[in-house]
Amino acid sequence: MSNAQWHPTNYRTHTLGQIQSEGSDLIGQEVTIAGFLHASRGKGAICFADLRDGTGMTQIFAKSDSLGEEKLSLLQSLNRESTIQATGTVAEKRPPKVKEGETPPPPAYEVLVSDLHVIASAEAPLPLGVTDTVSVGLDTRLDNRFLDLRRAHVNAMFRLRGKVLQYGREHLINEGFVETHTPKIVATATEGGTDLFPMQYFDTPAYLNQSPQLFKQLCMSGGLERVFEVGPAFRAEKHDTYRHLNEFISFDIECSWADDNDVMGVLERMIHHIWKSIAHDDECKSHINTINDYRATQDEEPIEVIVPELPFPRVEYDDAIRIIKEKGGKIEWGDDIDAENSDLLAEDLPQFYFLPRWPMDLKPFYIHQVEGETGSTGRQLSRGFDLNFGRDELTSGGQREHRIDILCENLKDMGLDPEEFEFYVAGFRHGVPPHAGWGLGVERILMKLTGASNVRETVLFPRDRKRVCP
Ligand code: AMO
Repeated sequence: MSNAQWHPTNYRTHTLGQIQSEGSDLIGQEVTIAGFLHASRGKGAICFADLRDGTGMTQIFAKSDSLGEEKLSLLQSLNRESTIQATGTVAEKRPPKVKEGETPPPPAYEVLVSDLHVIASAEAPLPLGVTDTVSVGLDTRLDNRFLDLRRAHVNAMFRLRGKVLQYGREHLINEGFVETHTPKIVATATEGGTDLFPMQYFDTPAYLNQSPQLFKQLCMSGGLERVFEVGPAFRAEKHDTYRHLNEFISFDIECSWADDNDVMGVLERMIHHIWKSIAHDDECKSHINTINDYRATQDEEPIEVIVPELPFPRVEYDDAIRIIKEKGGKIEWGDDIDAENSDLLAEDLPQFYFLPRWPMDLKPFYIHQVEGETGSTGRQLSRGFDLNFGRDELTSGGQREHRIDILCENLKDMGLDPEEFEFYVAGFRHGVPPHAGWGLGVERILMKLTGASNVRETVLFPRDRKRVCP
């Protein structure tokens, strides 16, 4: 369980996890605990009930002579998932009988209840089961996400999500990056042209930002040198797939005095650190076990955290096109690599791999070209790259164009008006370091870690084409 410091609160002296982990020191002590009523059994003068909180589970034992008839029958009649607060003394649970030769389980602790309060009773029936393993449709689950979240494997997913961000941040801070925030209400597109959510900003039209791109680059012009940001990005794309959201969390970096290769290094080191830390963290291991217990009930393969070796393979765009063609895929140099063709690449590259050196035409205006080098067709190559895991793209990034004249040409070539981007272009007018960076889709990486087959599984309240509530 967690090594977090749990301080007593107004509602409880101990968490249920503490009752189990510190139980031997608590025997005979009075404690106040609180949680959801997970299950209850027993009629007449006694009742056993399992309480669940965010840290674990503990059985409470109530008898009419210590709790009183009225409160006992209240407990016995209470619906599952109601929240209660109980006060009583800690005792060791009677150990279960084990067969000869079997190792007995570690001791467990229960609370012999002397007082009880119902905080909020649950209505019945529940819109979806919390304890059973019956498969429920994703829409029903998302409509009732607060209850879905009470299911152990779903809860474990979001705890792992927090850990991925924690270890990601930890790594970048250790490499000298500083956490920043850039505006989400903006006046211009970032990734060029369409796919923006418009909004009214007082008397001015504005948009929800697609990416911190332009602002993180301005931080380089401002001498912040190495920045990262974890924040929402909004895309008004009409995709309805297992991997697209209209609001996702973009984990971005920008780094001065660096090229595409340098920031690929930062990315692979960060992912390596995340995977390694998760593989060694007891709390994460217990979340992975919880997810695997559920997967077993659904006949799904268990997930395993395999720490990737460094460096990740690098397959240049030119080579990727050749490989896809050799495998019979329909693609021409200059085409984007769609899902079907990514499947062909993923046959030999099932895990993390970089796809560097994309054609300049396929990359946004801010990407730097490769000087003096062209692809097999003689067309201009860029310093833009993707990071894939098997068939799915997790990250795009690259070295940025820091030369103002070429940047303005690129904007015009892509049908954009440099004047509309004046706030950004101005950042290149008074000295700027060469710089590079990337944006990683947090939900996409979570899918890979947890084996989720749909990106919506990894978001508390996903926003997609059909869903804006809850
Ligand atoms: P890009 O648009 O490729 O690059 O986005 C970066 C990463 O964000 C994730 N992503 C998405 N995740 C879920 N739903 C979506 N609709 C969605 N769109 C993107 C993907 C993707 O790889 N400014 C550049 C980054 C940079 O160069 O620094 C950018 O936004 O995992």
